[in-house]
Amino acid sequence: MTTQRRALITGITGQDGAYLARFLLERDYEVHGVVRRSSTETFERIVAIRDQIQLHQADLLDQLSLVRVVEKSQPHEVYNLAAQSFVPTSFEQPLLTGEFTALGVTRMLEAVRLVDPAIRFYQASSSEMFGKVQEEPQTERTPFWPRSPYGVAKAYGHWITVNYRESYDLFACSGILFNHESPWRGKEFVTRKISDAVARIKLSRQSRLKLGNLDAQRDWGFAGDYVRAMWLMLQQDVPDDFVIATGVKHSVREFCEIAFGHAGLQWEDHVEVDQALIRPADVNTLCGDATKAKQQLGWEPEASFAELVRRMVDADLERVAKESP
Ligand code: NAP
Ligand code: F7E
Repeated sequence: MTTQRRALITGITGQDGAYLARFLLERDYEVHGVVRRSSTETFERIVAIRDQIQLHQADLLDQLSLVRVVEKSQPHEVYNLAAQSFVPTSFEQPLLTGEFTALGVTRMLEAVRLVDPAIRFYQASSSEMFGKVQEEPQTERTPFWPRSPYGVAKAYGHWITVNYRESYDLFACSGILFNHESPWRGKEFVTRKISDAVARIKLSRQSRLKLGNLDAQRDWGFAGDYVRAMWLMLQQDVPDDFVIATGVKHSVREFCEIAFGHAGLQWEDHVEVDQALIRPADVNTLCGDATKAKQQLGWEPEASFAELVRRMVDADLERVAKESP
């Protein structure tokens, strides 16, 4: 008889946590999630699976709370997805970002090491670590040059994961994920900000959309494809680090063209550039090479860029139409 696998997800209320929880439930996992105390619950993305998962209160800032949650849930796999993940906020709150996004990783690794070093650990690293890119496309061997306190914090999280693997023989993997989006993306990120605005403009709830750097290029994939890669990393014989990307980049302007076009609108009629949205230092271009993931994990993205944009616009059109004007 095989024992049911147990997984603990930090950041289960976020975009990736919500997709990963569903992915693991479909594979018959017992799913536990870390949530932080708040005066209003932020469970919209997991409300439909609330009865199938077990939630525990803990915080990346509180070491003991993390130790307790690992003790209580006894996971075989820990997915550390929690972070302060919005780049502009990292310029406004660099110290807090360092506490959550950098030191939070060490706290989770310490909790795993103390409670059960056999637990397999996934760290949500980011293409933001490449920042001012040193080569194109970026691979696992491309040097990091982060361009924001968020990127710097993620570089720390990446290296501490590698260090715990090498120092304590933990099964710890770092997934260097390029931007991945979905209808569950937070509305402050550029893709969802655009898809939400397209729906609101189409349905006459809004007329203008203010954006920052329209020339920025990203390698955008679909979040549902990317959580599969996280899981695959923890099913291997040896722990390792992998770039997860589509290998194709597009500009914010191109995203606007497809998103507005899908709703029968001209993006130039509605979009204006607001200098206040330009970052102190931006990452101008990112494009990943996921050859290693394809060869070793058998991972490939399924959704295309245009499909992703259309899916996001359609979901927002449906949602906004249901809201009272
Ligand atoms: P997200 O939607 O912003 O979710 C972040 C999650 O972290 C939320 O569940 C949030 O909880 C939780 N959290 C924040 N601070 C916490 C704290 N102090 N203690 C406990 N939980 C805390 O992010 P995402 O897009 O799903 O991304 C998941 C992870 O992948 C993040 O680490 C992100 O930096 C990284 N990443 C994302 C991408 C991407 O393109 N999406 C690419 C590369 C890496 P609340 O609901 O309470 O706020
Ligand atoms: O910006 C430009 C902006 O905020 C993308 C996070 O998940 O992916 C995400 O970080 C680009 C930037 O994502 C607006 O300047 C223009 O160049 O959607 P974003 P991000 O900064 O790439 C990485 C991989 C992560 O790890 C992060 O956690 O779009 N842009 N105009 C704008 N961006 C925003 N947010 N809003 C604008 O109005």
